[in-house]
Amino acid sequence: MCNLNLFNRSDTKLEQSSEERLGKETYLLHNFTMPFEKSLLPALETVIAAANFRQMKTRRGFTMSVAMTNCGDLGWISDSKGYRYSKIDPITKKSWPCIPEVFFDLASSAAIAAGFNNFVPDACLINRYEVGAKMALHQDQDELDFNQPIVSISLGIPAIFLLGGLTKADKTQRILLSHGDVLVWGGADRLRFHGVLPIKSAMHPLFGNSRINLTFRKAH
Ligand code: MD6
Ligand code: FE
Repeated sequence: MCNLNLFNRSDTKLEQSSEERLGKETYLLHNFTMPFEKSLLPALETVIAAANFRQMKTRRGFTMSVAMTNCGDLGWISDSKGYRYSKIDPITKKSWPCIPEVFFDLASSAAIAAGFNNFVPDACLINRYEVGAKMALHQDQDELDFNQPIVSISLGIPAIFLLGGLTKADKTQRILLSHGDVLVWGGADRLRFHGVLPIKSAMHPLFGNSRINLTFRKAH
């Protein structure tokens, strides 16, 4: 683990963050969101007010346990036609809300901390997990350019993240993702399989009994 010092705009040292390398190009930035948190929560509320969480259906008609919404030029959706990115929210029939500046600053700082210097996301998927919600092992492959990394932010109650390899049969590592942790991966690791184990009951002072995950991508 190497320490990183986070500074706010007036260059006052705020909190100690630490960086853990989990793979060739996979980094876990512990406690990275702290300097952004004051504006992060109101920004999240603004996005939710414009595009609320909804449980999407898979192509086969199953309802996903995770509730989702998006901000950005593109949003990730799933329905009877399958998975894809869409410029339009199928519920409001409008564009998704813009990525708030604080989201953008946080995602690009995390990408830089992990060695990806020019990350400009056009899609931010927001996942809400309540107790028992999970995500099956999958690869993120609906994006056009696999040279672009993914930045994933965990807020609220903890999750056990499964980090696999490039084939589904590869052994998975269990990674604890706690409030404030940011996972960044790209390059050789961009197509690693991954998932989330069923969330255990817990309580977080700001997020109650839920976990929120923000996943930033350059989709198109
Ligand atoms: C989650 N995350 O943490 C789900 N995908 O709730 C993902 O599916 C994910 O965290 C690609 C890269 C990082 C991720
Ligand atoms: Fe994923």
